[in-house]
Amino acid sequence: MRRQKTQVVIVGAGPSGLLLGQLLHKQGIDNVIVERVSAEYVLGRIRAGVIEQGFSDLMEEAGVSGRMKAEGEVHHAVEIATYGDVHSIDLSGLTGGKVVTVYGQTEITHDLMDARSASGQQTIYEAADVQPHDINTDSPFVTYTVDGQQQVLECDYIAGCDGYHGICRPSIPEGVLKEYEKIYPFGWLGLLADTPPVNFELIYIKHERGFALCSKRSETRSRYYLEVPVDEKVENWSDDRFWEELRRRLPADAEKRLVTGPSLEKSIAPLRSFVAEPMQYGRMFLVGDAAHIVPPTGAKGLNLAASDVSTLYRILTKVFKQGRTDLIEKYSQICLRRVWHGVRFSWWMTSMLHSFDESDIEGRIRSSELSFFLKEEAGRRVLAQQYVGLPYEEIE
Ligand code: RFL
Ligand code: PHB
Repeated sequence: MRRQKTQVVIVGAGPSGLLLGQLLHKQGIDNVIVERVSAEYVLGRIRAGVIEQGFSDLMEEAGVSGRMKAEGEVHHAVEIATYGDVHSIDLSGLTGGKVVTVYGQTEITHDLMDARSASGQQTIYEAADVQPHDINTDSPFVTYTVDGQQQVLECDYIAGCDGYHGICRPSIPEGVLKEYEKIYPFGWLGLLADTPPVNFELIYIKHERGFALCSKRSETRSRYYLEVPVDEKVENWSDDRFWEELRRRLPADAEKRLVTGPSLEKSIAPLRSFVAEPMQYGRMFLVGDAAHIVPPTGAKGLNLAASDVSTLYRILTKVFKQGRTDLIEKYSQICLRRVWHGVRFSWWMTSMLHSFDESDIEGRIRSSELSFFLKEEAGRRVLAQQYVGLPYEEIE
């Protein structure tokens, strides 16, 4: 058995874990990342595409924003189409100049992996049986197995950046966490293709056949999503069927511009809202998807993960440099205030744009609410303010 000591063990090398590792490293705080799968596997997950200003500022602080600035697309507006009518939300005009950047999670992960290699900090990929221990004591540790050999990582703190299906949240004793969950009756079927996108801006589409989203990764790579029933199987969707269904849901102008092509990736994601409270127990912190999940309709999942990372890195910096251990128990409340706003906004966008029954009174009320938010400037302002992302809280 090999024993090793570090200041912070980070479980999970997704965007949360890698970004936290980089920010801590820049502060001279030693950390080791343990990841269950390979680096290639992590890079193969096609997920988020919309980055809030706060997140891009944090990437800059971490010294990893060069390629994002050069290759990411700055978006000043977003479009929402309801039954064929297209409404443009002027994000920067309504928020005093704030914007979002369209830059794929895969690219962010790539940039963070490069920075990690350059930093010389250790990342252990394909670590089996990762397990945190003694998290409620002054000497926590993490065990894992590589090549059949058990290894021990002793540390001061553990950051659970291991996503919704990770091991950190279930390692907290029963009765400590309160979990809130809502499962939606539909999923998103996503398709990535090397075809020019139908539109410069993203278009969120409410349609009688179901929601659709036109997104992109660049001027030559499109990312589209279709609402499908929650039990739908990706095998039932040939590329032709996907394009045909998308075509039917697109507003007329966009439909004329649609260019189809072979898919590079196709997958179905279920939609869920989930929050575990508190996000800290003893010397372990839950970060990003390990603590909360939102449906992708508001583009908030990765952005909430980034604000957790920002809070934790600032707290740990003060803990290690100024002995401010009083801040440890503040982590959860600071994060959760912003998380719940994101959960509410994502739920709201999902409820407004997906196929719930429109024929009963609640359906009619939802349609009226959406039309208010799209047609009135006050409504568009509230939407824009949340889409670009609420500010991060200062740590005093
Ligand atoms: P991740 O990315 O799930 O990474 C967790 C990592 O932990 C590893 N792991 C373990 N490692 C060691 N031991 C164990 N026992 C482990 N168990 C798990 C995993 O292998 C993995 O590498 O979580 P993280 O870092 O918190 O990042 C969260 C984001 O990935 C997620 O919130 C976003 O992708 C959500 N999301 C979006 N967010 C946005 O902000 N904007 C968007 O436009 C957006 N679009 C999306 C999305 C998510 C989607 N899907 C598929 C759920 C679109 C989609 C379709
Ligand atoms: C994406 O490009 O993958 C994307 C964009 C916006 C969302 C969700 C996903 O709301």
